[in-house]
Amino acid sequence: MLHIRGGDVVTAERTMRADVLCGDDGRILQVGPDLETPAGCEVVEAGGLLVMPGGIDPHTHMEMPFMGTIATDDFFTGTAAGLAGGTTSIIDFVIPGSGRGLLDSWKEWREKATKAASDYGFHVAITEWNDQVHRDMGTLVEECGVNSFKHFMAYKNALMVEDDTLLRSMKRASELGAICTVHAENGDAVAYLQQDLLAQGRTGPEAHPVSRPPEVEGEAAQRAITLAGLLGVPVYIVHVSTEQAAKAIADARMRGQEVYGEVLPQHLVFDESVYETSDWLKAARYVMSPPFRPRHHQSSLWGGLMSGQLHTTATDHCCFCANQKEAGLKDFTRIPNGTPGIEDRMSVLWHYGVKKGRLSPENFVALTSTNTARIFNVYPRKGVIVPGADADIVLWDPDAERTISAATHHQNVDYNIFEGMTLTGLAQTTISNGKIVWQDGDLRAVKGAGRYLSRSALKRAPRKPL
Ligand code: DUC
Ligand code: ZN
Ligand code: ZN
Ligand code: ZN
Repeated sequence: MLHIRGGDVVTAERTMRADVLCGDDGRILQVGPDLETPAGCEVVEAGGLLVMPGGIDPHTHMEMPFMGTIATDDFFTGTAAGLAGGTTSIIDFVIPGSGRGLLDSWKEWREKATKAASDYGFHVAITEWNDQVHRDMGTLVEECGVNSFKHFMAYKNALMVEDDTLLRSMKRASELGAICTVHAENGDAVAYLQQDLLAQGRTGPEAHPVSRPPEVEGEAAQRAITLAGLLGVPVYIVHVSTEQAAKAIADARMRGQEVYGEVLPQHLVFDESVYETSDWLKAARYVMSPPFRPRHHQSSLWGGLMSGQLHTTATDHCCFCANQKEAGLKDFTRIPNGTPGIEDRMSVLWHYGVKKGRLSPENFVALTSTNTARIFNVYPRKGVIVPGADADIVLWDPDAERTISAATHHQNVDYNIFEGMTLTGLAQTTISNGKIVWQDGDLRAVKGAGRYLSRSALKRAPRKPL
């Protein structure tokens, strides 16, 4: 048993001085002021700290095969790094290989993830349409604890789906009580612009953002929302990085549509200037999709998070080391797309969100944990501190400073895109399933301690836009 004593418990709704008692079954037993310490119970002093639900990162890619290589953080190293940053659950992605069925792929990912140190669930990517996919979606929802599917509107000739597949999948998901998520970029436009740039001899990483301009994201986000509106089904847009996509989401919500938007801390703090360097590797590290944008887009992302029109923060955590990025030395379209971030998401959001006066601590909890738990139907098991919930808790020091560096991070990648950034606010202690797994810089992550998060269907009434 664990007695967290004297802290301020923060939920998405309110903050109150309270103790938290965690049981040996890994769940919260009691929350209230001045609780008695049961005999033999370990005590953690939380005076001056905020006691918050552990972070949930709804968008990671551990050991993902992608663009001819494999992301370097595996389910153990990646989730361990998450714990060091206060994140106690992830939702990763099953990406079916060509010709492999959804169920076999899901089983393969389950196997890979048995080494995870924190709890984990899966979205399953739909990359084609046929009767087997229709059936497998049913099995995944009804028997495998999957309640969300992913669609790439980009990555032509690889993961990209046409609108026809997207519509069929959205319809099927809604019959099943699952939700569709989309990577919104117009893949045909990206492929065209990439070829055009290469033909002009523009082969360096500075051409990457030019090949994926903001309009390409705005158009795809609007299209996904329009298609979902035709069917009256909910849709979740991952890594919203532009004013255009943020506005499309807000406008649809004003028409009564159920649309959600996710934001990455990377897009909140970096702009397109990261590509403007003659240091090839430095620029290549920031090659991810969608790319970093002209700075004014950040106001729309912050505005969306502050107003509640954008809902979650994630990282798209996808690590490629320098030697992997070098596959694109002569051709920017071959640089593996991805940036690391799971360890730093919460600190970046605290520093630039709460410390800078944009968000309240309650908003912070909503955006790092509660909203994700609600949208993907693991609330109130996750995302809140109440009796019966999983004892996934972070003791947050709101005033402590930390300078980010690859020399000290726990992610299995040879750089950190936030290198040298000094941030206020850090996870002093992280508790996963009732056990202390990170305290004052000491990481005690246990390989295989993470459990599969089975997420059940959430039937929503069809709702056409007004
Ligand atoms: N974008 C990335 O940068 N990496 C992984 C997949 C994606 O959509
Ligand atoms: Zn059907
Ligand atoms: Zn994506
Ligand atoms: Zn992704």
